[in-house]
This record gives sequence, C-alpha cells and structure tokens, in this order.
Amino acid sequence: NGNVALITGASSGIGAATALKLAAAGVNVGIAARRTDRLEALKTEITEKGGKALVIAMDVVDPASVETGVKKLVDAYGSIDILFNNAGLMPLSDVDQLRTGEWHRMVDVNVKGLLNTTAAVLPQMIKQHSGHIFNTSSIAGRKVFKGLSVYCATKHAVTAFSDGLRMEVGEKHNIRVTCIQPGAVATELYDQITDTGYRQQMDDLAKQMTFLQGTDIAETILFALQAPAHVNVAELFVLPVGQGW
Ligand code: NJP
Repeated sequence: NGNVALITGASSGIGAATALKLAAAGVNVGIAARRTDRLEALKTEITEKGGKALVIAMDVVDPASVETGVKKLVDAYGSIDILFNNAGLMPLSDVDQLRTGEWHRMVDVNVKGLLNTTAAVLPQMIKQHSGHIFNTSSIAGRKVFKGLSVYCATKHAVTAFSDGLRMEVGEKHNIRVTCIQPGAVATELYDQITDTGYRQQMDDLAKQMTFLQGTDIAETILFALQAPAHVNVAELFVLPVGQGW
C-alpha cells in the first residue's frame, strides 16, 4: 500500500500515538479531530522528528466536514491509502439512568461518524484499486459489559460493519479491512465517565493491571500494514496482561 493516511480522533490517545508511529515509518498523515490546537502540537512533534502531517479540522458527525477534510488530504498528498476510523467516546451509565443524550452521541460518533468517513474515503480507494481501512471496535465489540450497553451496541456495530465491508470491498477493490479490538488502554477516554460508581470501577481496574498504551495499539497497526499485500490481518484483539474477558 501507499503512504498517505487519514486518522480520525488523532488529537489524543490511540489516534495520536498511531499518527506518530506511522509518520516515523514514512507515512504522510492527515490528522483529524475537532481540537485543532492539539493537532497543531502533534504536527509540530511529527515535523520535528522528520515526518509529514496535515492538520484537518473534522467533526466526524458532520458529513460536510468529513468530505472537506478528505478533499484537503487528497489535494495535499494525492491519495489516501490508509483510513484509520478511530474517533470514539465511552461515557458509562446504566440504561435506567436514561442518559439519552450520551446514547445518541455514542451512536453518532462511534457508528455514524465511522460510516461518514468510510463513505468519503471509499471512492478514492476504489479509484486507486487499493487501500487499508482500520476500524476501532473494542473488546466491547465482542462481548457485553455492565454499564456499557450502548457503547457495546455501537462497537458490535463496528465489528459487524468491518466484517461486511471486508467481504464487499476486499477482492473487488483490493481494499484490506482490519478491525481493532483493544482492551483497556490508558487514554483520555475514561475522563468522560461522569458516573462516580463506574469511574471508581475503572480506577480500581487500573490498579489491578498495567493498561496498554496508545503506542501498543499503534505497533499492531504497523504490523497489519506491513504484512504482504495478499495478507489481510482481519482482527487485532489486544489486551493488557491480566484483563480477562
Ligand atoms: O480515547 P481519546 P482513545 N469528531 O479520548 C475524537 C476506542 N477504544 O484514544 O474531536 C471527530 O484519547 C477526539 O478528538 P476531539 C474508543 O472507543 C478505546 O482511547 O479533538 N473526532 C479524540 O481524538 C475510540 O473509538 C479503549 O475531541 C472526535 C478521540 O476521538 C478509540 O479507541 C478501549 C469526535 C478519542 O480519543 C480511540 O479512543 C477500546 C468527533 N465528533 C476501544 N468525537 C481504551 N482507551 O481503553 C471524539 O476497547 N473524537
């Protein structure tokens, strides 16, 4: 595959770590998110290390914002070879709390946002007759956890969509699809948990094991990318030692 990537949710956590890792491997990275101040700082870090990055202000929920960002990347670098659908959020609560605003936000970002970016990038990959799409699902896209009903529903959707997409664009358009299913990764994702009980549970979990770092996930992405062209690493299911499931 070629060397231009669009990474959503690049302003922190797994996305930022992957941008750094791919840029160090010679990939020109389009770093997309809403917090452009974070993206500018990341771009500076990448540039100082000799890599190339383009800051893309993008709200994945807004199809127009996504299309503008994709066009900006193609205009700058001429192709999109890798799409990392990584933007997501995970506020925890039990369903009977009826935090419907959070439910809709998760569906909008974790599912519809991923569909928006896929729709915007696919025509370019089809034109190139090559590409590699990475979708961030979760261990929560394989099983269901208490407090995470809606999040699990969104991540199961990502797993299902990844499997279908792989079947539909793999052979026909020479596009590889990798579904990433991390366990606990130390990122800002947990900062959005407002429910004090679940927040405490997460803090307790962090005391029981060493969480993964974003860079651990980035390493596995590089592994899948560098596999021979006929190899599609379909899933990357990566857990911290000690996390059962
Ligand atoms: O979290 P965090 P992670 N439009 O909070 C962006 C999954 N995962 O790296 O827009 C565009 O550091 C937000 O950017 P900004 C998880 O579900 C994680 O852990 O500037 N971007 C930020 O860059 C998610 O899918 C764990 O606020 C939007 C990024 O999303 C992915 O990993 C375990 C956006 C979130 O970065 C990355 O999360 C697991 C929007 N509307 C799966 N809304 C884990 N950490 O343990 C948010 O199984 N973003």
